[in-house]
Amino acid sequence: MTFTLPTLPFEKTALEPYISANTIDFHYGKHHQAYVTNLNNLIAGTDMQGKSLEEIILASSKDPAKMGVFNNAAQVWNHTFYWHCLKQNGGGEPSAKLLELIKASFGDFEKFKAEFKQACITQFGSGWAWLILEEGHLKILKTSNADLPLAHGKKALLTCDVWEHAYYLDYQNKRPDYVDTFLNHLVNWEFVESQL
Ligand code: MN3
Repeated sequence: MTFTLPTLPFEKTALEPYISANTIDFHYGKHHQAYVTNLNNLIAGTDMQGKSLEEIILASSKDPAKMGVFNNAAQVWNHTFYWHCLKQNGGGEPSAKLLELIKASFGDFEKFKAEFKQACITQFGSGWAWLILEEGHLKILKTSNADLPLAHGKKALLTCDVWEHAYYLDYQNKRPDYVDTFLNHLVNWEFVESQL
C-alpha cells in the first residue's frame, strides 16, 4: 500500500488572480507530489508501511533516525490540509460560531488577523503559521520546516504555508502581501469551522 497525491479540492485556476495556476502546478504538482513520492520510497519495506499518515507522523516525530520520514509525511499532511484551507472567493469573516470563538480568544477579528499575519511574516525561513484549538480556546502558533501541531498533541484548524515555494512565483519576496491576500481572499472558513 502506498500513498497517493490527494485530489486538489478546487480547479488549479480557481484561486486566480491571487494564487496562479502556475504556482499550483509547481506547489501541488511538483512539491506536494515529491513529498508523496519520497515518503513512499522511504517507508517501503519498513515497519512504517501500512500505517496511516498520522501514525507515521507520530511514530517518526521524536526519532532523529526517522527525520526524513517525518519531514515527508508531515509535508504530505500539511499540504493536503493547506489546500483545504483555501477556496475561490474565500477570506473575509467566518460564520457566527467561529467568529464568537475568535472574539473570545483574540478580542476581535482584526486582532486575530494581525496576530496571524505576524506569525506568518516572523517565521524565519521555511515553515507554517497555524490557528489551533487548545482547551476550548484558539491560539496561533508557527512551526519550522515540516513541523506541525499534530506532532505536539495539538489540533490544527487553519494553516498558511510560508515556504517561499508557496508564494514566490506570484509575490516574489513580498510575503506580507501573500499573507494579506490569504486572509482577505482565500481562507475557506467553512473548512476551518468543520475542524472544530
Ligand atoms: Mn508548500
